[in-house]
Amino acid sequence: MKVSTFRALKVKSRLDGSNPTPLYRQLQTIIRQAIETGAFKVEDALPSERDIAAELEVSRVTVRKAVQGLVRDGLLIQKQGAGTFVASRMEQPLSKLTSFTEDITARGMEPSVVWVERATGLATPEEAMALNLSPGVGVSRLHRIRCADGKALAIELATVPQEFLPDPLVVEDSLYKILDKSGHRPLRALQRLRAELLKSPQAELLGVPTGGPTLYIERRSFLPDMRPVEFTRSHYRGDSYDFIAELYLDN
Ligand code: 16G
Repeated sequence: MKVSTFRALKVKSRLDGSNPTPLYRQLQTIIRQAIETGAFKVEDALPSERDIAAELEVSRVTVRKAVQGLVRDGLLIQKQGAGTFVASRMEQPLSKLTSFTEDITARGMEPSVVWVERATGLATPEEAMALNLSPGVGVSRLHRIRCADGKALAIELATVPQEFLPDPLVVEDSLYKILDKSGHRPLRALQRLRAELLKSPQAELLGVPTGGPTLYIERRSFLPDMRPVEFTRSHYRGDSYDFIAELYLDN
């Protein structure tokens, strides 16, 4: 796609600096509509950030923020060294890759964390396999109870290669916030879910009786260049959490 596509869609005149909605959000809406209506075609390459900024007479930061948000939502993908492309349908996530903090805040509740442990160590064989690391590589582990409005909902053990999180102590509330800051926020994830009965240490940490139902979830998440950035094993209280997946007919 050439920058003239932006001209044809009159993007510049549709951006309104006096509107309280930030320019990057306005730009996101326009790009989103262009993808939905097919004006931007699947697998089309976006012009460079500099060219878009010059065409629209906005800052490069505005363009970058707009693009990064759409990458996070799965509408655009960034390929290292090649540029930014309109994602094909297959690469669109079924649901959003959000963090616990974002999920709980979006429900109007207050997220909080009770730390069990934050430490570094050497990758176990299971972690090495999940994260595609050589055995014995350094990892940061975050073991915590995740709460909403003070009520324990889940226990999580997140393992992140030290390459992306050298010091686990910098994570105070949100892991994804810290990964975002260092440019390592995951773009896609694979999740495996199964029902289990709560065993003793997890049941005690969640404050529920041993043998109660739990949803066990493993998440492996990846950077845009496909390197695994996170392996998280969680036990959610079976009586307090619903996972909802949006499904599409494959045509
Ligand atoms: C969610 C993720 C977990 C991720 C965490 C980050 C599931 C099953 N798990 O709990 O993999 O590490 O969010 O949340 O959704 P944070 O940024 O609030 O720490």
